[in-house]
Amino acid sequence: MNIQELVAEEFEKMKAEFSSANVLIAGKTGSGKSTLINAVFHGELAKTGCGEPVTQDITKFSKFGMPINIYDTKGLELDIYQETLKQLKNHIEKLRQGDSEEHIHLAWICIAEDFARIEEGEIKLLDMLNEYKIPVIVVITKAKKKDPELKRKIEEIVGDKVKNIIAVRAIGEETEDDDGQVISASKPMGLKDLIEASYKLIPEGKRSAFVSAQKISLDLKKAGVGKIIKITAAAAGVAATSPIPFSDSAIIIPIQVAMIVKITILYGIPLGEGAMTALASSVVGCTAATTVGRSIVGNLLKLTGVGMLAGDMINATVASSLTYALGELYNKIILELYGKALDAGSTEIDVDDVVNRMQQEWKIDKI
Ligand SMILES: Nc1nc2c(ncn2[C@@H]2O[C@H](COP(=O)(O)OP(=O)(O)OP(=O)(O)O)[C@@H](O)[C@H]2O)c(=O)[nH]1
Ligand SMILES: [Mg+2]
Repeated sequence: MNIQELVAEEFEKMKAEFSSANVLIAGKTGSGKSTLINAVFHGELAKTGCGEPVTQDITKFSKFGMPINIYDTKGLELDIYQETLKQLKNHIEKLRQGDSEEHIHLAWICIAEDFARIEEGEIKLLDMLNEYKIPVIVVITKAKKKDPELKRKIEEIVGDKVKNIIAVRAIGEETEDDDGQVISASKPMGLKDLIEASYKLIPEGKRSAFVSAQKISLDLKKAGVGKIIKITAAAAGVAATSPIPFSDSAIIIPIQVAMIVKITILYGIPLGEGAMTALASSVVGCTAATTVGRSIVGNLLKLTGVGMLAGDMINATVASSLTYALGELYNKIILELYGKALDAGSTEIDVDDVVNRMQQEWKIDKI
């Protein structure tokens, strides 16, 4: 199997492993549902606007590399809420006819802070979601404060029907005086709390998908990646002890390639198969600086069909620490570059930058 096939296989595996989480977002027109989706998930997914209702019916957002489906729904208007509810109910029913992959795993009901109350339509919606045992978080949108009065009111009325009530400001705001001078500015708020509370409510098997898709909580991503590195390092150790007729490194390469692919996907970095192949082979190739690494690279070359070197036998501890060090360094570099990209409003990173950094920073004395 060559590297390209390895990466393709890993993509397939990840798709299965990252089984999709489905999140439904509902609330009145203009409550900020689409804005919230854009703030939380990678990319400008949903159209937003003010005045006329923007989102019509139920819009499903999903794209390759984003293993989550978001259902943005038409605003719940007071006079026609029964009709909208019926539509939602039909949709939930339809999804339930498929297997559990298709079901809605979590719902966010958005109520803008300045609406100042929860209304019948929203309570009926809550009842309906409870009937289907879909966990609900009420999101107080466009929140001015972290702990607004509305939170207490909602708690009093429907506290037993919701898992959490979280105040969120999806986009920052500036207040100007009469001369157009900015007199105060507020930053987004509460998004991380919303993600972390949501994470806990999603079935365990769907959590990786959720972590990958959201761009708010780097902590959740870091924790997930930490686990991947530990598990992979252990697997590399086990692989090195297995009595195999050819070089151990040939067994360890696919394990390391898989680790790099997994980490990249968990961070939610949008790379296609081609770029991922280039990245994974260069990154794993960095280990060439060690004796063990050289044999790994020898086999890597074999896999890519470029050349062939005799493989050495690798002992379990070395295989495991080498893999661990590789994962940790990759994670460190990705975190830095991804963090910078996020600050600049993007999720994309330059593969060449990653590879250069890996080559510069991979040290022989790592193991
Ligand atoms: N200042 C501020 N404005 C917000 C916030 N969230 C949403 N908005 C604004 O509120 C308006 C409506 O937001 P949308 O996200 O389009 O609302 P929606 O719930 O999707 O509306 P429909 O699709 O019509 O049902 C837009 O102008 C947003 O920019 C927020 O946290 N702070
Ligand atoms: Mg909308």
